[in-house]
Formats: sequence, structure tokens, C-alpha cells
Amino acid sequence: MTEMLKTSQTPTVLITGGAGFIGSHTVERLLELDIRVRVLDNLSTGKRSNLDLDHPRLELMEGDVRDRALVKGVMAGVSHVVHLAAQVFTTASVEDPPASASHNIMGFVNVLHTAKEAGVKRFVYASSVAVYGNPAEIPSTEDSPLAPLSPYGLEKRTNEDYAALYGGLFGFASIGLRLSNVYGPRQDPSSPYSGVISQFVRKLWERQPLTLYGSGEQTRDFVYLGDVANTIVTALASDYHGICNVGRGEPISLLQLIDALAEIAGHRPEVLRLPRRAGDILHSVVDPSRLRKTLGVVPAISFKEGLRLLWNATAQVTPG
Ligand code: UD2
Repeated sequence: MTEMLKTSQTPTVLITGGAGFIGSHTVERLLELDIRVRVLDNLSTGKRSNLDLDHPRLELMEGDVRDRALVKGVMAGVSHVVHLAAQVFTTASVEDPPASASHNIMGFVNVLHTAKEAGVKRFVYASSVAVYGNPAEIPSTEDSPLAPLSPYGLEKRTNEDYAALYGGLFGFASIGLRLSNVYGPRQDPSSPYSGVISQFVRKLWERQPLTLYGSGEQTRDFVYLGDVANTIVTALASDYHGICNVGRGEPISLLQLIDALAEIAGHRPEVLRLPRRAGDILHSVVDPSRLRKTLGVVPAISFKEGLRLLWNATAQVTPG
């Protein structure tokens, strides 16, 4: 698979949002494959320290995906694009829909259009299970009804619609990855709205109580970051055009999460129970069949393995 990417003439992959949590791991994978990587990031949530800036095949360009002239310049010589740059907080999208739409719709269309104009070979972008809203079917397949509950979900759905339109109108093929709940090293736990696993791990290290919203019986399809980075690299080398769920298809409840973390940490955390969050989804699990059939990807890291990898990585940066 990745051979295709390697043998493509002068492969240069542009990764928008490449200094972020998912982006920087994808950058590492590509550099390991001897591919040239250009990162465009406004460093709002991404960090320089996530990247090996001394690497001879890596360039970092600082800027905004909505800046047409900048994106046009950055696209020069690029053969493949991974578009990850986004305003990622669902809550922020509810508080300020125009600002979120500006990043997530205008930014998306600008990168998509510029890539099409530049004749890039492959366009991979991050969509989200947020497009399903409160899932009508469990697990959600790519053909399940879409009913986003937030501007963020609607923005991702609009991205998918634009990508499909560019396929029909201009013959510009792309693949949108509907990411389920991604966790792993470098996920910033500082916002109360960042992923539950990043928050729980930090609190366990600090021996603070975990905050549990609702009964804890809500389930999510947690997928390890390394598997997501591998999926993105595989998607770059595939010629599939359309949408693909990225998850493991295994529902894990928050109570199971707490048990697993307690085992790894070696102590039972105190749990502070708070009412369920408004609009919280009870069960969110995707059907990963298409991921397997079209990309040949089966996320390899089990939930417990992934938690252990995260725990060990956190140990390296957190004094015990
Ligand atoms: C994820 C995405 C969100 C959107 C949504 C679509 C993340 C961080 N968020 O939200 O952007 O795509 O999916 O469905 O990936 N919880 C606690 N304690 C905490 C933090 C969270 O109990 O300290 C609960 C939370 O109420 C929810 C579950 O944990 O029931 C998962 O929360 P989350 O914020 O990690 O992810 P989710 O699925 O709500």
C-alpha cells in the first residue's frame, strides 16, 4: 500500500494541522517511509514541539487554511494532501457558530479547491462521527442517517458534501475519514472539552478525582492514535473515493474505561459524579467493515494495549 505512495513521482505530502495531536503522528509515519512532508498549521492547538523540525524532509509553514494566497503557495509541488486543520471543539462550535464555520467550512473549501487546482493526486480529510448525531443505528454504517447535533457536526457533513460534489463536478477524488473517539499521546487535556481519556489519564497521574458525567454506562468507540495515523497513510495510497468510518466497532463504557485505567495506574481513583452533559450521546459505535474492505485496515491496538501505550508515554513526560 505504502509502496504506492513511495513510488509516486516526487511525493510531497501536505498535512494541514500537522503540528496537532493526530497530524504530528501522521507526519512521523510518513517521514519513516522516506516521504517529504510539509505541514501547514496556525499553531492554535498544534505545537512546534510535536514535530522534529530538524528533520531534513520536514517543513513547517505557519498560517491559516483560510488564507487563499498562502495555501496556494504552500500547495506548490505537493502531490498528496491530508487536511486535518480544524476548529475541533464541539462546544466552541455551539458558542460561536460563525467562527467555527469559517475555519471548518471556508478553510476546508479553500484547501480542497486549491488542491484540485494544483492537480494533487490524493486528498484525504478528517470527518467525524459527529455527522451521525445521536446515532439512529448502532453500530453506525456509512449509510446510516446523518443528523448532526452541533455546528461542528454540520460542518463536517458539509465537508463531505463538498468533497462528493468536487468528485462529480471536477472528477477530483477524495476520501473522508469519519473518525470515532481518538485517543493517544499528545492529546491536550487542558480544555474541559478535550477527550475523556486524556482528562482521566491526567487526573490519575495527579491523583485527583475523575469527573464522570452521567451514569458511566454511555459507550464510545475508542480508537488508538497510531491506528488512525496508519489509516491516514493507507488512505493516501488507496484510490477509494468516498467516506469511511474509522473505529474499532467495540463499544466501551466509561465504567469499563475507569476500571481499565485503575488497573494500569495501580490505584482506584475517586470518582466525582455529575449530571449527564446536555446533548451528550448515549452510545456511539461505528461499523468498521468498509475500513477493512476498502482500505484493508483493521485497527490493531486493543483498548487495553492503547491505554497502556498512552500511560507509558505520559509517564515519560509527567513526573510520577
Ligand atoms: C466526541 C468528540 C466531539 C464530537 C463528538 C461527536 C472528542 C474529544 N470529542 O465527543 O468533538 O466529534 O464526539 O459525537 O473526541 N466525560 C466524562 N468526564 C470527562 C469528560 C468526558 O464523563 O471528564 C464523558 C462525556 O460526557 C461523554 C464521554 O465521556 O459521555 C466522552 O466524552 P468526550 O468529550 O471524550 O467525547 P464525545 O464522544 O462526547
